[in-house]
Amino acid sequence: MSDASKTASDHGARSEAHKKIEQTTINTIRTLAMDAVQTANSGHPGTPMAMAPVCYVLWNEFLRFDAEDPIWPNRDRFVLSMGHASMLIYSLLHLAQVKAVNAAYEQVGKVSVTLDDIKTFRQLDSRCAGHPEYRWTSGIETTTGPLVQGYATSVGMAIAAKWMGTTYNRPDFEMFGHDVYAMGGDGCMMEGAASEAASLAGHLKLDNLCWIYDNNKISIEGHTHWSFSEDVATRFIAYGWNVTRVGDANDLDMLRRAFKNFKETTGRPTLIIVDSHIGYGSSLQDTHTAHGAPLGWEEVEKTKKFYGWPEKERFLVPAESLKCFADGMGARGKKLRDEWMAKFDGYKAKHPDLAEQTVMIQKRQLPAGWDKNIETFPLTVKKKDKDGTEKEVTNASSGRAASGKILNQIAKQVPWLIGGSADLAPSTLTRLTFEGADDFGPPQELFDHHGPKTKIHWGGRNFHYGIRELAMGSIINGMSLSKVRPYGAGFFVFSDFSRPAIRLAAIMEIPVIYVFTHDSIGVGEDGPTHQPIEHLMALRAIPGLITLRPGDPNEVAEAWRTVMQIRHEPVCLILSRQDMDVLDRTKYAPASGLQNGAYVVGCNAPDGKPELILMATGTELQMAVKAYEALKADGVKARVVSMPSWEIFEHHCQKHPEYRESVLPASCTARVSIEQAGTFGWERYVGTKGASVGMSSFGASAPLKELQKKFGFTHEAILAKCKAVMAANK
Ligand SMILES: Cc1ncc(C[n+]2csc(CCOP(=O)(O)OP(=O)(O)O)c2C)c(N)n1
Ligand SMILES: [Mg+2]
Repeated sequence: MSDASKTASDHGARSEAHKKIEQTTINTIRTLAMDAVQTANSGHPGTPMAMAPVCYVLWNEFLRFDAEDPIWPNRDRFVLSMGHASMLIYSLLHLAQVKAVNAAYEQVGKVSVTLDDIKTFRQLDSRCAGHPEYRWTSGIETTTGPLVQGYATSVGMAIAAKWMGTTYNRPDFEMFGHDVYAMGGDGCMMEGAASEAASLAGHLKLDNLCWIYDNNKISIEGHTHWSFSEDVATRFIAYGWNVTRVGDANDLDMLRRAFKNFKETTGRPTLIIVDSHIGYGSSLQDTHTAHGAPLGWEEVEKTKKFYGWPEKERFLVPAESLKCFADGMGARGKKLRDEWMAKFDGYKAKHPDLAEQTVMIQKRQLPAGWDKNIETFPLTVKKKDKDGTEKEVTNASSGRAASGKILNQIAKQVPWLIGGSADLAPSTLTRLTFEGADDFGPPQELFDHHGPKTKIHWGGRNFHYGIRELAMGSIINGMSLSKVRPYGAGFFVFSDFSRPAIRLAAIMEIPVIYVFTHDSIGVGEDGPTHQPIEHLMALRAIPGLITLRPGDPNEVAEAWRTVMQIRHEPVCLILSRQDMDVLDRTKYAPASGLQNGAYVVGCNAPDGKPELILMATGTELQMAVKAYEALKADGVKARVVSMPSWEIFEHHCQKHPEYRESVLPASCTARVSIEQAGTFGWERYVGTKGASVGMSSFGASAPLKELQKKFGFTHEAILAKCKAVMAANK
């Protein structure tokens, strides 16, 4: 547990006058939420009202957050997993007068959430969007709304805090050691990702993590007795958590004790179960109606009366509430940040390299020389025959093996490139194997009964997410929001399990990296459950997500080079299990063409007017090249285009419209795509007169060669398709 700053709770009993100010401040949070929801005539008022005292105590007395600098790297994080209660966090951001920063990390000289934003809750351009949105509203640490995503993401933030602390703290310079708080409700507890994330957090002994659970026994359909009766406390004790309970959300002293208990607990994350009653003051028992919808101004006024609030006043923010937050959270946060900045000056002087790294991390920059080790795969290698004679053979490598090499070459130069797999590192080949890479986890003796002999500590760079692809996705989101560069790996077919987190990464514009291997029916014998069909198209459908499916080992190297330079988009690197030959780049265009998303690999049409264009991604590039050579030998003016990333190609063409024509001339309508996956979407490039060689069903369990025969991926079948398309376009 990181050092606790003095909290108000250490200062003894509060005066009656102060208690009154506290109540006024809490009621300001509540009434702002009520007025905003009622004005918008949409949103959830009940939960912000019930949780206002909990957030008051947490924010004003515990949270180490400087309102003047919401991106101070060592701030405590607060995550509202129950994003439907967004007015809670907007009220808090306003009361704390948290300042806004822009995309260039600059202060813009205004508060993040103005009263006007609150008055225009849920309207276009208001900073108070329906659900909290990272990037759009300063002070929002992660986008939430899909229940539980905040909880799961907070585990990644806690991991990053541990990792940053161990990696960058030095004697007398404890630069990183913040806590992470996440608040959720029944919905967050019911979702499966909570189990995955809590299980891992308990296993990792993340004692810098505190979940608050609003145990109001209400969700949309009414009382949770319809669907949720498990014993949450026992469940979390079984996960290895410290579990504590506050019997009444309005009991500020019990809340203080619970947060103090969290700060004093080591070796375990903490769950604080808070019993609360959702609803309006005058109708606290009427839980059924108070959940989802605004109740009308009449009810709002009755409730204000119940709180002793001026009934007719709307959006009232008493000066004493602002002062209460300024004196509490404001003063504490400023002092902590000022001290940290002063300490950072000393750190810079004593450990300039480390200090520089922490600055680069915050700005998502890459260190000089980050790509200097990236290898070029030679066309041929020497191999020994059975009888021992050495022979020069064509070099080949699977996508995953090439990727594993390149990843290690880059990671050596980029200390904060860290990650792991959902229990598949021996298959995804994502392990960092160089000296000092080590493994992430609570420091412990060498663990060597199954698996690599290694050092395990909080600064280890190899992560073990376990078989938890969904939590892995949210966790790498949390790590990325803490600015380290994380990757998560697994079989491509199971990208479905990570999809909710991938979508959020795209919405948040954060550069998480997925390494998905076993990328097509090419996995062969494992059969249809393990053969991705619709996954490429499903990912290509997510706005802002980059997919990259390189087609030879040197394209894999170029793919990693491209991925590392991406700062605002998540990326899925999609790699084969089976070997791909190294393409002869003296004959074909250089692999650096990948940087434009798609490029002409070979063309037999000196006039730039091919009779046929072949397009392919991944391992199928090899088939396309082979078909191209055969057509060429037949005298056809053919062209072969590698298209590893549709998204990068489209971005590039937007900036350079002539590039599209140079790769895919409109005059050539005879076009064939080859991809061992569903064809849905390829119409975009092959047009109405072209054709796609692809899958229209699930795969089957058989050796790859047989599958290729069955599903039409043989050289002969591809050539026949090409000829048919050319004939139809004559
Ligand atoms: C993954 C997901 N499923 C469904 C919803 C729709 N939804 C919003 S709030 C809610 C009920 C949440 O209940 P609870 O977490 O107990 O919050 P409370 O009603 O107590 O505020 C539902 C189902 C959602 N936001 N996310
Ligand atoms: Mg509930």
